[in-house]
Amino acid sequence: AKRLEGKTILVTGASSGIGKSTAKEFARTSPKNLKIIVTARRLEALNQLAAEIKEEVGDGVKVLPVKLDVSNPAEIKNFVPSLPAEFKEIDVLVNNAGLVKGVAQAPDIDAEDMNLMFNTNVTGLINMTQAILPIFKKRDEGGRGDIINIGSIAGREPYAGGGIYCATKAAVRSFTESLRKELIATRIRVIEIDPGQVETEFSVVRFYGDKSKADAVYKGVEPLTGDDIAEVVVFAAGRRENVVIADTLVYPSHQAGAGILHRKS
Ligand code: NDP
Ligand code: 8X3
Repeated sequence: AKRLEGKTILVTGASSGIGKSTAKEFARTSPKNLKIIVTARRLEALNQLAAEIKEEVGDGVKVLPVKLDVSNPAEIKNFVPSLPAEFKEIDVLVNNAGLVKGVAQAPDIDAEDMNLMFNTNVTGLINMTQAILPIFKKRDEGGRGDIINIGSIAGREPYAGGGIYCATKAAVRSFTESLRKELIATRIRVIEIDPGQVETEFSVVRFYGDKSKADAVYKGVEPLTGDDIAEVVVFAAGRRENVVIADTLVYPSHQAGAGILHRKS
């Protein structure tokens, strides 16, 4: 907790799931002196999150909700310049915003879904990184700060019906590794955390709001929760500066690959 004290954390996709849990876990871990910028498209949910954090830990954590669509380059460009001065010195960027749409296979993949996944999961993550890196690079020793990218088992093991989503997460993995190599002479830590199955709004979004299809994904299994991944994110950010938790794959007990799940019948 001491190592996080005084830091400014930025979490994208904080209105739900892993991102929401991550903001809360940072607040719990360092409740005395922390700033958290929470972003997503749904501002109302972010305001609610800010209220929940205040209720849980009090005023030691300052939360700034900002409406930000990472798939929109113009919004990202505007993001840092419009931050209040006290939130500008970002120390940790958690690139979490992301989504999957559908289970279509080629040649039936919807062009809009495809563009949305790439623009959010890949271009959005890269644009966020490019927006924040200059802040990190101004610091001594070539720069300091943490970039924590949420990848997926899907980026390591592509599966049928996930052609686009898996490709976006493979792209995240590739970009992350290039970045770590590019920043080797600095104190900027480049961290990837790849969750297996986590029960969030992920599947509801995948099935265009069809809750019963989403529930079927988790039937007979015990998925991870957003909090489980949040703990790993905060652990990585809280290590001694010279320790880089570069790459982590996190499964629930009964998972051993993308879609490789032992189901209780
Ligand atoms: P949720 O659907 O619960 O949360 C996704 C978050 O991303 C929401 O806060 C959503 O906010 C935000 N988001 C989506 N599109 C945009 C956008 N264009 N701009 C800004 N924010 C956006 O799912 P998860 O918590 O599960 O997903 C978080 C990350 O974890 C994703 O990158 C996902 O790929 C990854 N992941 C998830 C796994 C799982 O099994 N659930 C497994 C492995 C990885 P809003 O709609 O308000 O914009
Ligand atoms: C989510 C994991 O395997 O359901 O990133 O696509 S999977």
